[in-house]
Amino acid sequence: MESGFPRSDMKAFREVIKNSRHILVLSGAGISAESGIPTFRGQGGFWRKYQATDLATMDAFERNPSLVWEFYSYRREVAKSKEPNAAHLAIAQLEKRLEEENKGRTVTVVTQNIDRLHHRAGSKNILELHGSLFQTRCTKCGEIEETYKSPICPALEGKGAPEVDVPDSRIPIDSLPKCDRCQGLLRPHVVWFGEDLFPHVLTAVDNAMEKCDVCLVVGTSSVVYPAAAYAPDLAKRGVPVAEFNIETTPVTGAFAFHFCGKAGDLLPLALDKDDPPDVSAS
Ligand code: BV8
Ligand code: ZN
Repeated sequence: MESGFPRSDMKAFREVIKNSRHILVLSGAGISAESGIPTFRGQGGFWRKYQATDLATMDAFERNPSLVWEFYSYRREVAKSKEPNAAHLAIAQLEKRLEEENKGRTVTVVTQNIDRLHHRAGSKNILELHGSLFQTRCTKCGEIEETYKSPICPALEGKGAPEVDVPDSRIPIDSLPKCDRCQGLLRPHVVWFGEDLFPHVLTAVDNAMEKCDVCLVVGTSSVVYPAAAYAPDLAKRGVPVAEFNIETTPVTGAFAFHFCGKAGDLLPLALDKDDPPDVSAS
């Protein structure tokens, strides 16, 4: 990579994409911001008086499963009420186009998001690093279920309001989501802080990392590990990495490209089939 700051030459980046075979997209909360889903940092990061890092832990769930379920029930309803945006769609359309070309070129999405907007945009090849809002895991028998029920159980009806002064509903544990098989307490099938990522996902990510010859890292502050290490690792191996973000991040300097702006504006410019009219530097 040339010395100095990453390039923001969209024409050059589109050339890299055209000559690539296996495209890896690493996404974070910022790709869903324009869909109306709050990110973790900045204003949107709060629910009531909590940060996500206060509630996205096994410790919080053991201490107060009702509060943690209110938090996730709220986020399920928010995610269901929103739509994928132009960034999700540009990635899904690229995947479809390469599939139709039938030359063995691939797109793999590795997302930190649990909102499933990439799925709803039409992407097929998706790895959910941190699980999904729409899967539960039984704390007793380990059964993993997919559920889009709204609300996930009667006791959570009308619960989960995000305002700071809303009291904790203290739902009795017996009224929280239960396993159909063993009546055990269900938890969201997401990776909480301090928890290991799912081995089968990590293996699939390693394979995608091995294979890829270009990487886009979109809408992530790159502070949570191990997710934050993937793009810098690729850059170290000489894979061209392009960061798409409304700000720079602690890892921006490691990348070949940095495009400053909203993902919904930039991803179509980078990935759409036809060159945008003015492919000058963004
Ligand atoms: C683990 C699921 C092994 C749940 C999530 C000290 C140093 C280093 C690491 C650690 C440490 N202490 C602990 C750790 C490990 C810890 C960690 O990294 N902590 C951080 C806080 C330092 N990691 C873990 O615990 C991981 N497990 O390491 O296992 C282990 C085992 C036992 C003991 C220790 C270690 C598990 C981490 C997974 C946690 N689960 N999510 C849920 O969602 O509820 S993390 C969650 O937060 C997200 O999934 C995501 O990963 C992260 C938020 O990051 P982003 O997605 O980047 O979102 P953010 O809001 O931060 O940024 C948005 C970005 O978008 C910004 O840059 C913004 O500028 C940009 N943006 C905004 N709008 C737009 C935009 N860009 C473009 N367009 C726009 N419109
Ligand atoms: Zn069970």
